[in-house]
Amino acid sequence: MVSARVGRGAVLGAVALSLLAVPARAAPGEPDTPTATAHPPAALPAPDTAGLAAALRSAVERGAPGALARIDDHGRTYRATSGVADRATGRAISTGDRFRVGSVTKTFSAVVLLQLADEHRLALDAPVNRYLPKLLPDDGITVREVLSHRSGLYDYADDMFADSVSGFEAVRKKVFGYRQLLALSLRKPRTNAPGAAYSYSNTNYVVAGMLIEKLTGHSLRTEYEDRVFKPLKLRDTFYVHPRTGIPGRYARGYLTPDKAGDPLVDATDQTVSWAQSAGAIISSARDLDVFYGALLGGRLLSPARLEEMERFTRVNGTTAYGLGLRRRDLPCGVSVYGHTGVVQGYSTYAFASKDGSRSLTALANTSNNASASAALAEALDAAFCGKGGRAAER
Ligand code: REY
Repeated sequence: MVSARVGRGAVLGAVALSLLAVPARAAPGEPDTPTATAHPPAALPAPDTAGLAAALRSAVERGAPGALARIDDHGRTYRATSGVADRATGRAISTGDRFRVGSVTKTFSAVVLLQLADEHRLALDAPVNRYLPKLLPDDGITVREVLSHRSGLYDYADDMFADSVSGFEAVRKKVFGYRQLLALSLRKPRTNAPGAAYSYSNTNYVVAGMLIEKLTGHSLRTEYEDRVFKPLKLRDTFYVHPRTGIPGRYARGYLTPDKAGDPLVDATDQTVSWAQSAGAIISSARDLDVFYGALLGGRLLSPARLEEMERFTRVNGTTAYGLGLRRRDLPCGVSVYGHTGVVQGYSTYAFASKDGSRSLTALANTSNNASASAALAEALDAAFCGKGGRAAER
């Protein structure tokens, strides 16, 4: 095991030229199959451990109290940390700390639904309203469109958090029903006709949670546990909604206020009820590495369902979205598969190579800080591009 433990240090040089290296792509929202544009898997270069440590240090320099990363690569583990888990006690952050994963939850929800599709209990091209009569205002919206963010259902979170701190405090301890969240979305016009465009929306994964509970007759928590957490032995992974705490040892999370200079808000204790099946899972770097390794390695879904999960819609020059799965095309020419997640206090990147043999999870215990998040994203280059990837970027 190689371990790189770092303290606060020099700011990493900005890596801003990556877009230049990306060839022309389909327009946003256009189908973009992996065979058409994703980079083929090749032997990956060794992870750049110094680059990994530098990315975390940079996130801390830019305002994150702490940052951690863990790479799992063919049974070998690389770990790095910078900064603190708790600003009050000064405890150093650890790669074993649990945290809130935000929308990484969406991959778990999609896996449960795709398993139900594998069991012939759900048809991806059926209207949502077949399973939840009259739920949506348009019978044309299919399950596949919901899972790929092409339903046109407006994201209620956009309004909820227009002001980051007051928006958060208004919902921190609140318990929502799925239908309440959906009603918030349906007050607004839809963003596009069903299937016509990609438009990321938490509302889609609220619908996913409703489908899981309706089709199985069980709680979302039971389905996550029985289908994913227990089979993969994810002992740091929990769905405790609507409880407000994180079990065991965890990093506290700090929300960055919109007004520069205002103090960070300790956002650790919250129901995350505004997100639920779209964003309320708690996990650790090890568990997310195991999860994406297993998913991409074909251990959670049939090959046919995994292939459907990996049918991508172009989002922008460097990312594409499948079914609860993002693809990021790194500047060195490697594509990685996983999800990002942001809930108040926590920003996560969790991605794996095409075959799942190398996974990276990186976390900063702050949110609403684009610059710290961009620094954290550099951990991906370090993990999958090696030293050559970084040099090629400059
Ligand atoms: C919600 C706002 C972000 C977070 C979101 N997260 O949709 C889902 C995801 C679960 O994709 C909040 N931002 C922050 C603001 C912006 O308040 N005004 O950064 O903590 O992970």
